[in-house]
Amino acid sequence: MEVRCRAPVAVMMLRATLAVLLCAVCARSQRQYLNEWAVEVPGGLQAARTIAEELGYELVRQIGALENHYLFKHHYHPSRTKRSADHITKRLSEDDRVSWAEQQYEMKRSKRAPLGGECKDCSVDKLFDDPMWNQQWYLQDTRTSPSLPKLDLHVIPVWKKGITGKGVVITVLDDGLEWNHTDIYPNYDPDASYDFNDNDPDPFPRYDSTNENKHGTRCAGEIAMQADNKKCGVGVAYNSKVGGIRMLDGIVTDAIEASSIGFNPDHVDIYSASWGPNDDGKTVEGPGRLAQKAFEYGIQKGRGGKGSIFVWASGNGGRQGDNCDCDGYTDSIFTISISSASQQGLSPWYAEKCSSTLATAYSSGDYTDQRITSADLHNECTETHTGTSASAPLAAGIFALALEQNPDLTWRDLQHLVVWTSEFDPLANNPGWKRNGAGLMVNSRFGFGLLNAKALVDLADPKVWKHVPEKKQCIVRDDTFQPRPLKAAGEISIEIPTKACTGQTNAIVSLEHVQVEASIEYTRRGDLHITLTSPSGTTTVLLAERERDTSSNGFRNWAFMSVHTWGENPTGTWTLKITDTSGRMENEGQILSWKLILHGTSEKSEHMKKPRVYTSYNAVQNDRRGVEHMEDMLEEAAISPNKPEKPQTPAKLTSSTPDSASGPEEKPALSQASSSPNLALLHLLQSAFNRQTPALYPHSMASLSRAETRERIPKQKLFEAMDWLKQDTVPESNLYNDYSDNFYRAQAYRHRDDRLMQALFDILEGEQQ
Ligand SMILES: *[C@@H]1O[C@H](CO)[C@@H](O)[C@H](O)[C@H]1NC(C)=O
Ligand SMILES: [Ca+2]
Ligand SMILES: [Ca+2]
Repeated sequence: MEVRCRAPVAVMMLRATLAVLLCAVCARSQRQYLNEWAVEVPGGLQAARTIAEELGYELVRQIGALENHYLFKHHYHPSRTKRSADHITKRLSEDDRVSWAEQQYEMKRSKRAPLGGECKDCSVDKLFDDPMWNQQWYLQDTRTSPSLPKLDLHVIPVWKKGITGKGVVITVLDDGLEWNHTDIYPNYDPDASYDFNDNDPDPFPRYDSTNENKHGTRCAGEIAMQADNKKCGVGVAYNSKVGGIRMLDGIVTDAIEASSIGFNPDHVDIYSASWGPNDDGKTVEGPGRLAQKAFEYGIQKGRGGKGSIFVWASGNGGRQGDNCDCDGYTDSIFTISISSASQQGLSPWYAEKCSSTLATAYSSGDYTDQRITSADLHNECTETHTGTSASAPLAAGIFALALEQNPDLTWRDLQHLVVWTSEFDPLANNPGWKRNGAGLMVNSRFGFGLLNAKALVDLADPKVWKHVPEKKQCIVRDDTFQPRPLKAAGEISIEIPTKACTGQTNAIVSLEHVQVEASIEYTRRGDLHITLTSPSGTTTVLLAERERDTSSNGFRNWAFMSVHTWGENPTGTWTLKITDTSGRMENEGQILSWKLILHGTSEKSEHMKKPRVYTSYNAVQNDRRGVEHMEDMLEEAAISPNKPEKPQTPAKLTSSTPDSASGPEEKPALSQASSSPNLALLHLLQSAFNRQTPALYPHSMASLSRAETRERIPKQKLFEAMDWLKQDTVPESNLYNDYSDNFYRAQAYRHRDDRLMQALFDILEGEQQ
């Protein structure tokens, strides 16, 4: 009776269950099951061997660092099937010696994801069920008002084509990878992974109380977080394979760098690196001999000869007055060097300028700007990933999409695609843009502009894309050159006429990279300013002054690299100019030697035969111009040392962090381990702030506790205080410099998750990590 009464309900439930089942079946049918099983055997290796032998498997290996977990390969089962072999799994898991077993499968989710199906027209925020998807502002248009700049890397249209990174392998060279993170594990690739700090195949990061080694996991998550799994967010290439090379958690050597850069180059397609020489504003350093060879090997032999893709973060030394021209990794022609733009479409405070930056991706900006979402240590998620090290993995993910669209792209094809499709328009409100002789917009803060995933992937389509012609190199030198002296307030100008090897097999008519290899002696390196002007009239700053670089070591055969004359015809007269306008009259030195190295092609690439047409990046272009004036003012204030007060920032308009002005109800204090250097910086900032508003805050800092201190600085004022501190006319700037030096010295040669910046954000948020 009761049963009957419930019959209609039961039928409905049955229907619902059926629908769910059907849906599950159709979803599962997209899977590619492998002849591999993960098996947990409490009895250990010996027991696992016995079982494997008895049941007809090969014991492949232990699974990473997981004790008693083994990978079994079935001898007779086909290597790929559409159906899971449940009977085989059952037999394994019912064996008394086995506590758990699961058949492995390749994750191919693109067709199942709502993108292709019913959800095509539903709003973007419903695309995925991942809880942090809505915070991924750089992947979707989250504007609350069309008058705000459109923010996104145009990735969704690529996903809608079904391109999600399938078949592409990326590895993150960093401090390890928490590969069993549930938002990463399905995409984890052990063959793209290694631990060069401990010399074993497992890149699992070393845990400590401050979670220092979270960086690699965060970078990998940006690329390959799984989509639609109700966990964290969505990776840019959420069906790509990702690995980790653990190489920053220990002493870094040339051998370790070379091993990492050259790891499994036939398997790994893209290497993403967010580290480099210290961003302290006074280091000049590049790859050692082995690392250089590893780059060359990867370029020549990697990806079956198509060339490994090396993606590099351009550096976080902006506030230290650093310049990525002095960083031989970003400066290499083999790396795609990526800079950052903030949510406001501005160059953020940590960004470095240089002529080798190829393009830009979003990252953190001022305090009110949103940051980057990713996976985090301990199977957690973060929405506070920052700095240029957050931009490089976004770029790596976009390049993975391009490689899925066209696996035949060479390393140079990809660089050309980036140059040709990156967008000037969304960053147009920044100073420093120029149009080069080939009609390309370029800027030393951003390279050729913001990456546009859709434009890049569309142009990479094998139906459209023709490989760029063979690479040529033409070296221009003057064998009669005699060293020329340089003094303060002086200028060296060297005219370099060239036919660019016309009439030879290495004739160049269309430029790619240009290098000036020079040896220069000077008493104060940071006062040198070097420019190169091309025959088409494009002037590029090869080296800008670095206030903190007092070294007398000069440059020895340093290859300054520029991409700013990309596409120009190099025939004609180049001008190399070296000046010192510091006013330090004791400065002197000389240029000992130079050569101009032209890289390019003997004929124009197919895609460059028609000029690049720049279109507006978004439909609300005109509305956006409304904020132009304000942003200009902002930028002026940021670069003018005599104006400590910034005008109100446009971020206020978005009021994206309504609770940012929170008062006394602050979060728990920082962990003991990180508090004291933070406290030092905080005191410094407080005193800078007091200097600006002495009437309001007359207290002596020394007597205040940290909690009291934090309450006293309005958060949005911290950046103004930092700007004020940075001026060399204020006495506290030395303290600030010493303080930041300490950061860099303590962690020399580390990733570009600038510890100083992170400390600052920690202070601001009272983050407990
Ligand atoms: C990942 O592995 C570590 C170390 O073996 C372990 O502590 C952690 O619980 C694992 N995480 C997950 C999600 O399984
Ligand atoms: Ca996810
Ligand atoms: Ca730097």
